[in-house]
This record gives sequence, structure tokens and C-alpha cells, in this order.
Amino acid sequence: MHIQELTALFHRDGYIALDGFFNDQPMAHLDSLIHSHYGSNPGFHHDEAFLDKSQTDVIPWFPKQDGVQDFDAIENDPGLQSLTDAILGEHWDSQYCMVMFSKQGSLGQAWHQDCSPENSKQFNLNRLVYTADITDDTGGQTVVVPGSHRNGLIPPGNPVGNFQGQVVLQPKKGTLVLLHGHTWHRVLPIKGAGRVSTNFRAVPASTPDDITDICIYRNMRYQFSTSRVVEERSA
Ligand SMILES: O=C(O)CCC(=O)C(=O)O
Ligand SMILES: [Fe+2]
Repeated sequence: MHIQELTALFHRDGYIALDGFFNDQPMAHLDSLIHSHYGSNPGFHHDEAFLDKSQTDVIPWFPKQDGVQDFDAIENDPGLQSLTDAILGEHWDSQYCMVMFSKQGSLGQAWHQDCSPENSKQFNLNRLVYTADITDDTGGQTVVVPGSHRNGLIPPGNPVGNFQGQVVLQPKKGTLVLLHGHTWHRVLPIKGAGRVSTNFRAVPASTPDDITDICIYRNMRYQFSTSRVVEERSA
């Protein structure tokens, strides 16, 4: 599909998923780096209170902070750059590369918006790359509500309940998912060995660096920098 069509789809649906965007060989290389970083039994990053209330089980890793440059080739991929240009417009910024790991048996992620949707021009773009297949056996599918980036705040309610019209994405090794930070999304529980995704987050020009500091779940707004619930939400 042409870049213009993909961009139109992104603006309509709040996400696009492109299988086979990246080749197997670099994906296998990054996947092995990721697994050697986490080892066989990585510790939890968040405290019990957050895990309990957010129903979100993710251990982040920022490879650049450890001097690992191997992810740069993905970030600099010309195809990814052109798509990002088309979606975010001139002078967008790349924020960071964050690997997210969820253990076998963990909850995945409850429904959320990565940042507040009050201003439709200010958002983060998740550029998610999958280094291994997500299947019925592994669990950990990403679920989205198409078009919800245009529907304002995610309503308070069951953190893991179903939404009408939700779409379950089952990314494969080499799939690129571009996901608008205002789109309502979640990750299903993990059934197989650790589930991994790698996010090359980017933002349009003039977006504050800390745009994703406060995440909106259906039962709270949570601030990562202070590890605090800044607003309780109830239906
Ligand atoms: O790992 C995924 O598939 C989605 C992760 C997510 O919620 C995000 O990158 O904001
Ligand atoms: Fe998210």
C-alpha cells in the first residue's frame, strides 16, 4: 500500500499493522539481545500496589541507556522514517526506544490511553516492532478500539472488559504496528514464555517530553515519574 493510503488509514483508525515490515534476520538478532538482557527470571519493575490496581505487568528496558546500539538500525530504517514523516509531519521527535517484557502468566496490560486526549494535536506515536510471533499459544495479543483516538477519554469502567468493535492484533516477527497514544488499547494475558515488544516512541513537533508521564486507565490516572495515582476514576 502507498504511504498516503497508510497515513489515511492511520488517521481514520488510530493504528495500522504491517506484517513483514522488517526482515527475519535483524529481528532474530534483536530478540536474542532482549532475551539475554532479561535472563530467565527478570524482577518486577513496579510495586505490588501498581500491579494490583493497573492490572499491568511490564518490565521496561531502554537499550541505549546500557550503551546498546543494535536497535538504531530499526529506528533509522528509511521506510519507518518516511511513514513517520507522513503521519507526524515535519520536525517530529524521536523520544526513546523502550523494550517491554511481560512474564509468562502475567496480566499483560489493562485498557489505557498513553496520554491525555484533551488536545488532539498532542500525542505520542507508538512505533511497535515485534521480534517474535504472537500466537494463540503465546497470548499477549494487542487489542485496539478502531477510531477511539477521536472519541476523547476512555470511559471509566472494567479495566479489562470488552469494548464493542475491539480488534485483536496478532503481530508476527517483523510486524510494525503504529499506534496513536490516544487510541484505547490493551495487551491480553501472557500464556507462553515471556512476551516482548519494542517501542520506538515518537511525537509531533512541540509536544512536551513528558507527554506519556500520566497514563489513563479505566480506574485511574497514574503518574509514572512519582509512582502515584493522581486521579481515581469510577463508572
Ligand atoms: O506491546 C504492545 O503491543 C502495546 C504496548 C503499549 O501499550 C504501548 O506501547 O503503549
Ligand atoms: Fe500503551
